[in-house]
Amino acid sequence: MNSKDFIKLEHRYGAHNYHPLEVVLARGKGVWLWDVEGKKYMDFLSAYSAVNQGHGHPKILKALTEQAKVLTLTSRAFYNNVLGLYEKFVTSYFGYDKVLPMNTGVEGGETAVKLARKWAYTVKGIPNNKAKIIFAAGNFWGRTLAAISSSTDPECKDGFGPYMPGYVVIPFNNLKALEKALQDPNVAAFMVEPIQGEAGVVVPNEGYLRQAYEMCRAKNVLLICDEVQTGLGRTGKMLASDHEKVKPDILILGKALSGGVLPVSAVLTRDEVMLSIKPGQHGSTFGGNPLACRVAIAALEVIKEEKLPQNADRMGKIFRKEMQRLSDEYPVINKVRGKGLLNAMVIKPTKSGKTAWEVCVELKKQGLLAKPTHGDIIRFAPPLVINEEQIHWAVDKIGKVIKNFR
Ligand code: IF1
Repeated sequence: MNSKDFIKLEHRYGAHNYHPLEVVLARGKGVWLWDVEGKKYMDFLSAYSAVNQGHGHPKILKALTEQAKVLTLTSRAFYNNVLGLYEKFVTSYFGYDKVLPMNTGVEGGETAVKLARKWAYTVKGIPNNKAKIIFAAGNFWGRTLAAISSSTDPECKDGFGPYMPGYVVIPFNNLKALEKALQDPNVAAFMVEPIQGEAGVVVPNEGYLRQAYEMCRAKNVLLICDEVQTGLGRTGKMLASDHEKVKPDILILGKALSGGVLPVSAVLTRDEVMLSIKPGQHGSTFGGNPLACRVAIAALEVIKEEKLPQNADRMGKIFRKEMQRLSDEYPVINKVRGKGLLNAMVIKPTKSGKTAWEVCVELKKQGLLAKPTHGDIIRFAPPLVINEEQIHWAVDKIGKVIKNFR
């Protein structure tokens, strides 16, 4: 079977909820991917930052295969001999009292919202069913009804109503709007991505998160940071909130917490918040399973051992400098922005009407895989194990493609 056959199969038997680039991947190693015809590509998406440690990382695969042979799942009806070790490891790694393990990123978000509501009723003293959660416009935290209810993107949201009540949406990167929203005494939490991913890698002003944190604290409102995409080295620090020396009241992690091997997410917070949820009030069949716990420990160890945040910082600076050079030369590049290895290029509408999608199709032909968003933005997010030579290789390919777009 060739690429065309596999694409046909997906089209025929799968739901049509995606429009992928026409490449059928069969193998990955480090920053590289190969399609079924054997053509090699550099991965500049990293499965939306889930593969920060690179494809097929030997240490993570060793943890996966060794634990898989012994015990994979017990459910939380019983104890297992890995969960506690992982809980101790991950809480000391990030400096929190407790962790609640889940699977996907969106479940992490749901867990955070549920924790904030329970805390609001049982600790803060908000009247029952009155708690409000503030979100920023342009947010993205997954596909469940609770998540899309906070969305401002019609594509994600329209036609799935009715929506979750108790949400307030304010503009992103706008402290005045936050101050106003915080006047309401029934606000339990403000949930925000330190850099908005899906919105197109939108980096707020310096000081935004710090100020937001202080303002929330003054009102006894929890700051929930969705670091599912920005966390775990991606932006050049272990957490994006580290850039502003902010320690979120509730931290949500996912994606690279397993190095892209299986869905593993986590919600970290202090006792006062975490212990507001009692036995039977929240959970999941797979959350905290021994396989996921072993993989997450290995994935987190790799981030520190290989100094991935430091490498992301250094490679990101080189990448943006080189991209700025391209941008000066080719006016079709409107803007290059980002932090660490979470970057985006915004392109101007071309005379020929070419779009970010077509740029990505051309990049694919050059052997570089990236994904467009919102018609005019291309996200660049390679695995954090990328080296300088590979960065220059990628910029060279981007330059070759961009010079044909006017
Ligand atoms: C899809 C984008 C990325 C996330 C943040 C939670 C989640 C995500 C900040 C939920 C998920 C994904 C999911 C993927 C596309 C994608 C995405 F294109 F929408 F914008 F990464 F940037 N918080 N992001 O970015 O995590 O439940 O999926 O594990 O196709 O939905 P999940």
